[in-house]
Amino acid sequence: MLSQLLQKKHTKNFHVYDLDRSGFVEHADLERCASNLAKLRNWQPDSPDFLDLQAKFSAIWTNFWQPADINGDGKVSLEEYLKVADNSITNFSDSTVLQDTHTAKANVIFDVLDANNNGQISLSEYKQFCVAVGLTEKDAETAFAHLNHNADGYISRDEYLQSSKEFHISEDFNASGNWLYGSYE
Ligand SMILES: [Ca+2]
Ligand SMILES: [Ca+2]
Ligand SMILES: [Ca+2]
Repeated sequence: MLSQLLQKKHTKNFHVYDLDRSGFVEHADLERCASNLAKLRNWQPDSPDFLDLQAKFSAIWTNFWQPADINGDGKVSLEEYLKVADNSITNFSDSTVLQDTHTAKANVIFDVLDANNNGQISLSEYKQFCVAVGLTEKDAETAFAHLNHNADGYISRDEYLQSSKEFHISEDFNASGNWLYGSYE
């Protein structure tokens, strides 16, 4: 059983990626996320940057969401997602496969966030992502303040990987990664 804290965080994660608020995470949600971000960045639909972003979001669906579609109906329900999350968290510390999968997912999301590809996430890059998924700039500011551990003005890849892992598996109410989306309530 997921603890209340982990259940809240994973429910938040699910709703963030259910962009059209249909109650299911589907490939179309990830496509919408890519096109929202591209619009905010003024990337044209057939530009190399847009195609690369679209490919990354397709990979996020195929590698990290589709495996949670237990009944194979092409969409992931909250119930399916929480079941898979519970199983992953229970086995996380003993499974290098689960650890590697999480790291791969966090890395590709970092790459998506890092619009100018300089290896660091700025506040404006974080805001773009949050707005693209339907969160607010205020959520982004709250998250950024917690994730930017050394307060140098950027989220480094290491900071992001650590925060993402805390968000997904930590039972600690004080873990800064709990604030990945500003609030998990
Ligand atoms: Ca949806
Ligand atoms: Ca399903
Ligand atoms: Ca950057």
